Amino acid sequence: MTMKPILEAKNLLTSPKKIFITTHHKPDGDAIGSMLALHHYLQIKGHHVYSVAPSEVPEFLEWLPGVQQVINYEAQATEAQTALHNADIIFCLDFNDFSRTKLLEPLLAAATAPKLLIDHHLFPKPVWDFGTSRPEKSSTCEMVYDYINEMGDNALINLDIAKCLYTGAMTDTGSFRFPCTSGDVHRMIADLLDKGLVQGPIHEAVYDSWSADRMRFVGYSLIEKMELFPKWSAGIIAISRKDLKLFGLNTGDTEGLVQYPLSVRGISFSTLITERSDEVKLSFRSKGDFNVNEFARTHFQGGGHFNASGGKSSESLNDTILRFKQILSEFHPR
Ligand SMILES: [Mn+2]
Repeated sequence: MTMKPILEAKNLLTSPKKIFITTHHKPDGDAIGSMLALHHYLQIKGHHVYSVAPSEVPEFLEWLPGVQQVINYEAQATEAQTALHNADIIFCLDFNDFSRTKLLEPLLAAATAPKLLIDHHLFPKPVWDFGTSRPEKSSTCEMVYDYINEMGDNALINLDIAKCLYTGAMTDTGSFRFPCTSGDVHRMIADLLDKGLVQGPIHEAVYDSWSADRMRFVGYSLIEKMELFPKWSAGIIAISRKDLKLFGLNTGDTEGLVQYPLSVRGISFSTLITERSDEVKLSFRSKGDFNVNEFARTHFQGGGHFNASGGKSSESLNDTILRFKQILSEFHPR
């Protein structure tokens, strides 16, 4: 199926519709931010909107305007299924392969309503009727902003929408420092600020709201779990379920941990390996020209962006670490 430009779906939206929006499993700031921004916008346009997250909204996003309306598929499957079954239109945000929604995958594949994609990951699967896929964009939030503008509705962007858009752009750009932080991103932020957005409280809500245990866990991880390989410009942190239990944390609390090795001089490739209940997950980050999207695709059944990607392994944590180090000895930044 060739995906038609998303603006060609404009006529589907001329009368009030039932709209189902979803995003990826283990949603991050961009996933929930873009979903809620679009949710608010479509509601203002008179549609009935149902936003479904494949798994729960992480605690650091629980303050987002409208977040109480998000249906968590893992907890409210029937409600989500009904919304999907009744939907006239399906929006998929911040992912481009149904498998990224885990339990929702078969339902999305079987759904007959027109499917629309807004996403910035590489290589979308050819399963959407309409959409926009732009890997060069900083975030899906930036793309939702563009979409609202292209629909001629910039004036409808209120403070709720602005807060959601800012949150996703901020988190996906590492607070506006990753190479994807284009002039367009700053022009969007300028527009949001002109509309009255106050950014300080958003940074505080997202970044300065850790539990004391989580902060201590970072210290523990850096001392006990981080290994650096200067000759390969690489660093890894491997976290077992036991480590998380020790601090009374859940998997969401490892968010951001993968960035730390990159703060060491000479390290330009960082990997976080975490043991989940069903599989071992890997997160990859790089600085400069080491392509972690390709690395994840080639070795760990994953993908993502050039400098940020993820993968998985069905081996044990220890076997995964051993295999990773073996691969690392051949494939590394220098
Ligand atoms: Mn994103």
